This record gives sequence, structure tokens and C-alpha cells, in this order.
Amino acid sequence: MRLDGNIRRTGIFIHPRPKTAPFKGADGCGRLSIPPKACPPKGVEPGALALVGSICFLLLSIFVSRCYAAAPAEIFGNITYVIYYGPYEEKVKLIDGKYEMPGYIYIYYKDKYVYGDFNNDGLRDAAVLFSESGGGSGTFYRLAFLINDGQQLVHKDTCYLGDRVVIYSLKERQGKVFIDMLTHADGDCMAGPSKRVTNIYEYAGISDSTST
Ligand SMILES: [Ca+2]
Repeated sequence: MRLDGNIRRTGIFIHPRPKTAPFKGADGCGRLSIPPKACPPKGVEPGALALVGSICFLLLSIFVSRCYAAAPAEIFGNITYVIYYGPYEEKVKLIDGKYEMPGYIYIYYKDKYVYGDFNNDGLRDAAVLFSESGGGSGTFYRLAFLINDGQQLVHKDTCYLGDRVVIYSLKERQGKVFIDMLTHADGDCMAGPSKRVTNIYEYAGISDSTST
């Protein structure tokens, strides 16, 4: 109570004692300190674990599939092929899918192949599409049979597919190669084949041809 600017003490007020004693720190001095927080136990939700596992599996699958897909291009694009000129033959080694001798010969691996046992010896062989030209307008497509000799694939035989034909796909069935392609009908210009056929080739030559 305020009276004429002075404070008149009417009694002693005692603050009630707190029911809970203040926290004393580790030093026991009674100073307030922040008690260490107890970390809640950490755990991984089963759903999160499954998601991480799925992502890892997907990434691994992509990696493996790319490695598997890249291998044939590296093999068939860096192998020695035998090229024929009438009675002559020449061995050329492709590097990164090509062999170029300007003004003379150009060989390209065409990124199509199929595996199979083409000589029936139990070892897996390959049939590979490549093109050949001398720098003019002609582009001659050939199917190379690469026979497994037990250690490596060796170019042993070649089937001529045509000049400026269009190759859609190669498939293997019972040791033969089925090629879905466009070849020339009567009246077609060389740059515009229009006749769609499935030709069947086997090691040592063409065996059949059917129009589709
Ligand atoms: Ca074989």
C-alpha cells in the first residue's frame, strides 16, 4: 500500500517453497543446467527399408543391363572381318565399329547381331550385320557368320544381302538366321526398296526366302 510516497510494510511475505527442487547440475552446485536430452531410439521404418531396397535393385538392374547391351557392340565392332573382291580376300580389323580407307573401302558394323549354334558343334556362334562400300553410292549389306573355335569368334562365312536394302531385324531359329528386310521389287530404284521379305540364311549360304 502506497502512502505519501512511502511504502508501509504491513507484514512479511514469504514466497511459497516450490514443491519440486530445482535441478542441480552434475557439479552439484545447484546451478541450473540443461539436462542432456535422451535421444529416442532410432529405427528404420519397414516401408522405407523396402523402398531403399527397391531403388538399389532398380539401379543395379539398369547397370547390369547396360553392361550386357554394350558388350556385343564392343565385340563385333572390334573384330577382324574377311572382305572379298572377286578371287581376292582381305582381312580388316574394325575399330569402334568401323574400318575406313578413304577412296578405297569403308566397312561398318551395323549394330545388329544374333547368337546361335550355326555349325552345330555345341558352341555359341554369332551372325553379324555389316555394310561395305567403296565410297560410291552403293552400300552392300552382308551377314557375317562368326564361328566359335573354343576360344574366340572367327569370321568364317559371309552371305550377301543386297545393295541398299533395309534390314529390320535378325532372329535365330534352329541354327538359322531369319532376316526381316526390304529388298528391291521390279521397278524399284536402288535407293527405294519396297519388297518386304523374310529371308532365311544358314552357315554356308542362303537356304530359303519368303515374301511377307
Ligand atoms: Ca557353334
